Amino acid sequence: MTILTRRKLISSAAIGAGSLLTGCDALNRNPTFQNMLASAESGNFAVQRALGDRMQLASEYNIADLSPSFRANGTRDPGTSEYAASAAQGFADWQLRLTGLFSKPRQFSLAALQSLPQRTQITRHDCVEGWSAIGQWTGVPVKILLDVAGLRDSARFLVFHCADQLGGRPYYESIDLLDAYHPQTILAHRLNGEALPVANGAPLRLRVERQLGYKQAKYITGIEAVASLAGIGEGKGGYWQDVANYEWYAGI
Ligand SMILES: Nc1nc2c(c(=O)[nH]1)N[C@H]1C(S)=C(S)[C@@H](COP(=O)(O)O)O[C@H]1N2
Ligand SMILES: [Mo]
Repeated sequence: MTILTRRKLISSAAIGAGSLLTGCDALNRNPTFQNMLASAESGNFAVQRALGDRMQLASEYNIADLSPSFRANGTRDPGTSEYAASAAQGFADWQLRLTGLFSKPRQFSLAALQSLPQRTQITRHDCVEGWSAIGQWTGVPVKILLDVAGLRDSARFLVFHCADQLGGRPYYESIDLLDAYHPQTILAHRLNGEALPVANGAPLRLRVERQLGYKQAKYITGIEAVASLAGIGEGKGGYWQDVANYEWYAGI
């Protein structure tokens, strides 16, 4: 359990803190969470504290801290005719498909996503290649989508499918339910107060603020709720995990 080695110990009181309570139903059915609670009850408070740490908020910054420009990395344009056609009409035809373990699987247009509650946050993006940038992201909390589509009890992970390919393979990423219900985990459609640029993942990209840059999937076409990552890609939970053995949990 890498989080145990990475995480400083904090007060276990943080587990019940603030808005995180709203995700507790789903967390209670998460096996990781249940195992952690079982361990905590049997006296392993380090496990419980590590869990609390994963639920903390990432630092948020001020407008004055914004990077002059937000650098782009990886795919800067998916480059397909389908994507170009959608971009040409301001992504009015873009559909986000929620598939897999949902009781009410459905799709959302960009306009439908924008009519849901939104969150804006200024955070620092850290890429493993050694650069960082601070940007202001606006989007819909992933939790809202899970509630609307009825995430099933059997779901353990969310897989984010993307419109681009690198070296002939589709880019994808995945997160567990702790991150899915984290209040700063959003599907962003705006960067620094403007529509998300193509280079940064238009029209939709994931922000999962406690993790490194490669987890921040761009050009998202679908969210698939699954019980296991085994059948997705090569089974390691993401493009860079499959291709170069990057860690699945890229905590910062
Ligand atoms: N679909 C997709 N998402 C992606 C990538 C990519 O190539 N394709 N690159 C990742 C990496 S390594 C980083 S650092 C960030 C870069 O986001 P940015 O282009 O907005 O800086 O996107 C991540 N998400
Ligand atoms: Mo990156």
